[in-house]
Formats: sequence, C-alpha cells, structure tokens
Amino acid sequence: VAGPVRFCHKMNAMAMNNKPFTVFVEGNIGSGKTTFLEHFRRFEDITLLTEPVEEWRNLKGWNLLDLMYKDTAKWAMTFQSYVSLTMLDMHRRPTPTPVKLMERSLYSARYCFVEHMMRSGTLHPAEFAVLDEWFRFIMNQIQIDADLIVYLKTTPAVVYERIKKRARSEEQCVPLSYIEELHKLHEDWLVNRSHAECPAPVLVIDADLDLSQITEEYKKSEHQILRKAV
Ligand code: DCP
Repeated sequence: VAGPVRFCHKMNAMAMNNKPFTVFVEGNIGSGKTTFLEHFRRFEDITLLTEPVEEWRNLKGWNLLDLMYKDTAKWAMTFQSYVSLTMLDMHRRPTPTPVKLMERSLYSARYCFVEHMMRSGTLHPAEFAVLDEWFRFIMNQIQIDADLIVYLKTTPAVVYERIKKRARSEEQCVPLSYIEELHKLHEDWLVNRSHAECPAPVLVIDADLDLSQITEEYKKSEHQILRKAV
C-alpha cells in the first residue's frame, strides 16, 4: 500500500531505530541490477544507489574499468581497491529514507571478483593479501548494515548475449568462461553458502527473463522490500 499513511508508519519505524532497511542487489555482470533498481524509482521513500560502475569509468578522467580489462595483471589491484572505496562510500552514505537499495556491495567485490582474481592468479598473492586485510579490517571495525540480498539469478549464456548486445566498450573481450566462473562464485556465496559468510537473507529472482516479462518478476519482490521497512 503506497501513500501517506504507510509512509508515516515507515517514518515512525525510522525514528525508532534510525536505520534504513538496506537491500543489496547482486548478480552476474549483465543480470539487470540497474534495471531492477530503476523499477523502484516509482516509490518515493526509497534511496537508490545505482551504477557504481560509472565512478569506476571516470576517476579524475581515468577509466579504471578500461585499464583493468586492457591489462588485468597490472591494474586489477588498483581497480579493486577503488571498487572497495566506492562501495564503502555507498554503505556509509547517510540515507534519509526508510529503505536503501544498493547496486552491489563490498561482499560481492571480495567474494566474487577478488576471489576470482586470486584463484586465477591475476592478483599476486601479496596483492590479494592486502585487499583481504582491508576487507577484514572494514568488516571488523565498520558497521555494514544488510537486511536483504536480492540475487538476480541468471544463466551465463543468457547474460553473455546481453553483454555482447549492450556492447559496453570495456567489456568487448570478456569471454563466456569468465561469466561462468563469476556465476559459480555468486552461487557459492548466495545459494550454496559453501564459500563464505552471507550477511543477510537472500531473495532469489529469475533474471533470465527478457525486459518485457521481467517486470512481473520484479513485482514479486516489492512487498518484501517495502513491507519490511514498516
Ligand atoms: N567489476 C569488477 N569487479 C567488481 C565489480 C564489477 O571487475 N568488484 C566489473 C565487471 C563489469 C563491470 O565492472 O565489467 C560492471 O559490473 P557490474 O555487474 O557491477 O554492473 P553491470 O552494469 O554489469 O550490472 P547490470 O547489467 O546487472 O545492471
């Protein structure tokens, strides 16, 4: 139920514990995270933190995403350390609304991307150790709130086609095998729970559907995201 009464309840809930209901939107590259967040723009009392990738493409004019894909061994560490900073900024950003929706988190950076770079040898073990120490330090010293994770679950071949179609220039060389490995790491983290800690309950959404059908799927998550804030 949208509208002033509901909003008023939510504001009371906010006044009581002063913390927004915080949702991370996770899923493979091209799984539709930005589209999912945009779906919630219609609700006035939600803060959306979308497209961190735009910050990674322009740091004082430098496109770190591009540098990373062009020479991964050289730039992976720099790129992931900047990703951590931008994610920490999003986690800590003051939120004036009862609900906060974030695209990605420090967790997927560490458990999916950095994990992959470590396992594949792209990161030197010493570089990995530094990133891992930062991650552990942040987790121990800084409160990172998480109430729900929305996992946009996809089939690697489906997102691979989407990535080719959207033709983001930096991602032209991304092979299907990389997408498959990232898929496994997301599954290990969010479904199998075999790999690492998971900070909140996980809502799994079928994100293979194309844009014309996905809205119905997104709607199924509305009550979980909105109701919990009351
Ligand atoms: N990336 C990375 N390391 C991270 C996070 C992302 O190397 N810790 C890379 C993978 C992609 C680009 O950054 O090339 C953006 O990936 P995301 O999955 O974060 O964003 P998308 O725009 O692909 O999400 P979607 O299409 O689901 O909206």
